[in-house]
Amino acid sequence: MKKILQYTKTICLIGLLFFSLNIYSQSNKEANSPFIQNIDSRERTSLNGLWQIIIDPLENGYYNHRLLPREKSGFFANRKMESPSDLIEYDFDTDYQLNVPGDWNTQMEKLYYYEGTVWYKKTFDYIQKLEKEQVYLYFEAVNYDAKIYLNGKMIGSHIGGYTPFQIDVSGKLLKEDNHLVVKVDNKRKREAIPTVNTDWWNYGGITRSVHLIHVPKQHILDYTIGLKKGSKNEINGHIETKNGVNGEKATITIPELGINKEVVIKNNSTNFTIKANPELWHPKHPKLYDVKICFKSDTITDKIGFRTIATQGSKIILNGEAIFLKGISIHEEAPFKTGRVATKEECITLLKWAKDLGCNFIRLAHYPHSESMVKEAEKMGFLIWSEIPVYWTVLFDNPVTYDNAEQQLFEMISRDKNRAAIILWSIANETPEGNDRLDFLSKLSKKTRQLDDSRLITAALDTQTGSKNEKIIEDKLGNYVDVIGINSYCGWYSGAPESCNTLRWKNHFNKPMIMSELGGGALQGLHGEPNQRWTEEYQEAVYINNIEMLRNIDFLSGVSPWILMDFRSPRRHLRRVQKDFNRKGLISEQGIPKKAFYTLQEYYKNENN
Ligand code: GCB
Repeated sequence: MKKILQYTKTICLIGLLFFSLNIYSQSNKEANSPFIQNIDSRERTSLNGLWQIIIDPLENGYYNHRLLPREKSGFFANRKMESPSDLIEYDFDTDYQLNVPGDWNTQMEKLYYYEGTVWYKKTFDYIQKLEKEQVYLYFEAVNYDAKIYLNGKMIGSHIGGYTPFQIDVSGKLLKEDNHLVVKVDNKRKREAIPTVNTDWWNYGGITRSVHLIHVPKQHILDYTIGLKKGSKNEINGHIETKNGVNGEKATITIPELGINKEVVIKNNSTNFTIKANPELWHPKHPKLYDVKICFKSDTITDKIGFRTIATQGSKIILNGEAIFLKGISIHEEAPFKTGRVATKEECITLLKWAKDLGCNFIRLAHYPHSESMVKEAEKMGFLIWSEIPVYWTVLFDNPVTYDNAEQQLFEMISRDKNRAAIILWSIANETPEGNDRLDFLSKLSKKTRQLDDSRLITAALDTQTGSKNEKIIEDKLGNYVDVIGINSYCGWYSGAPESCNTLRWKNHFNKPMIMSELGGGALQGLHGEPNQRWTEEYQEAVYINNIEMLRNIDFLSGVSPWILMDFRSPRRHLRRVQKDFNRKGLISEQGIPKKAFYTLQEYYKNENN
């Protein structure tokens, strides 16, 4: 008997291992394969709105009582009782519903701290929009681990909470009553990106929009258009088609530049260079050109800016001229109501506040923000730092972790590579020094250059050597980035605010440095002496003294203090002031500026450019 039990146990374990490997390979099967570019310009059916849900902390709809994946009887089957004696212990069609896009934590009180599985179900009819069309099911983001089932069959999976993914569902849709079920699991995992330890809320759910994208069978899948590296008058481009036939033609039109270029497709792809003399995109005049690409019956329009970006010693050079980046860090947290940003209007509110502050630059921390955020920021003239959540102590020696980071990097770059506003890809935030970390991040930096060599690479470092009065930047990661980000909390995590203005900085690298974080916490409306923590006056003193310090750093080429608005964090337990909020915002979550907002505004007003 003991032997049989042992045997069964081994079989179960092997089964489980096989299953996890299979899931892993499934999520990576699509690794680095291009996905549809610029969904705003495609024919779409929205699958947003209310979805039915089941909260499943034990993953009972996925595993049976032996912890083996259910083959047929999982919740994905969306079964209904057919006779009064049927035993079906779940039902999607109840009063449990959640809005998509949206996080679950702020929509349902009982899910506020929840980390685990929620099953989502949407029933929809399929209305064909084009003759002989191909249809993609496109998720802008699901946090974190998503398994997707259509009409009872698994059709795909994805790992990573902030980037888009698509599944080709052509030929799989019914005219009526399709049921789309998504198992969403936001459990934190040691090997994940980000890992278990972060300073932001792990908002779960289908946090961004879901669409059916309708395209003709022969369509434009992907494209990249921008100035050739180092040139102001040559536009480089690449188009990737689906189901193209060698010799077929595509055209690129930019009417304002008098461009109408025909290119020939070979093996579903083409590269081209066009002479042009565009007005360059700049924060002060964020010029975007209407660009049209046509291939067979498929037409895409985009608004594209042209600019050059480079470094020269410790300077960042935009369109041939040095620029100082007057920035602010932003979490994608909704103003007034908190929770994950779900609408374009919420993005615009945050961006307007950054404009009021006098910024020409934003750091979109600590994960890729929505496409709306990036596009709206580009229109408003912000230069952008965009990053993946390789944050703090991820498992640098784990190949699965590396692959996941690389996949998220690929998805971020693929989605946003046509945005002139983005000048910096950030590959990590405050990661602890060590050989494994250096191997991991140097490899990631190399990959970033392979994917896009037209932008600058950065990472936010917090490791500086030196003494109380002197900080030295010598972290070896500096060798692998173009711009060094430094997070430093003088006056908050170390020293009193007055100690900061005499602090001196040295850089072992002849590269630009951005002070990617600085700041301190204050409860909006709490006043007192400048040495009294949590008052607006204390935060103001932190800014006044840090600004003095910044003025003494001759290799400084930008600043993005921490942070625009107070944001939710489960690390912040001081209920008297924090109430689950990181209070380092210059603006409260209710949209009220604190004193330090005006201190930074004044500094930016007086800085040239
Ligand atoms: C940091 C982190 C940021 C935190 C911040 C803080 O250095 O990069 O994610 O929220 O400090 O407030 O402690």
